[in-house]
Amino acid sequence: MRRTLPGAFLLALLAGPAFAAPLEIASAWLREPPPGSSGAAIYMELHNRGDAPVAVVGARVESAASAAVHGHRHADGMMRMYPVPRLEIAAGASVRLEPGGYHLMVGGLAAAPRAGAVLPFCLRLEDGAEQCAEARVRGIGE
Ligand SMILES: [Cu+2]
Repeated sequence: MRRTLPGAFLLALLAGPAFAAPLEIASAWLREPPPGSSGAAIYMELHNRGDAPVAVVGARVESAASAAVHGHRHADGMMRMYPVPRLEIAAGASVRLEPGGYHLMVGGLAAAPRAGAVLPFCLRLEDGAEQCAEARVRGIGE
C-alpha cells in the first residue's frame, strides 16, 4: 500500500483557508431570541492580523435560512438597519460588531438557540476563503 497521507496532508495545509485568511473572530455572542422569534443578531470582534485589508462579503449559519452583515443608523429619530455587502477591515485593524452598530443578522433559524449553547457560523471573505467560529448564546439578562 502506498503511503500518500503525508503528501495529501501537506497539500491540505498549503491550501487551507487559515493561510489565506488572517482574520481572527473573537468573543462572538448572541442574545437568546425571545419565544416565537426565529431571528437573532450575532456580535463579535474581527481582528485583521495580516498586512493587507480583508473584506467580509457574506456569511452562513448552517441551521438558518439567511445570514448577512447589517449596520445601524439613526434616521428620523429611529434606528434603522441596512445591509453591509462588504465590510472591510484594514491591515492590522479591528472592527467590532456590537449592539447599536454592525451585527450579523440571522434569519429563519431552524431551532431557537438557548442560553448556554453555541451557534456555529462562517464568514465569507472576498478572496473566497471562509472563517468560521462559534457564537455563545447569552440569556436575556446576561
Ligand atoms: Cu439587522
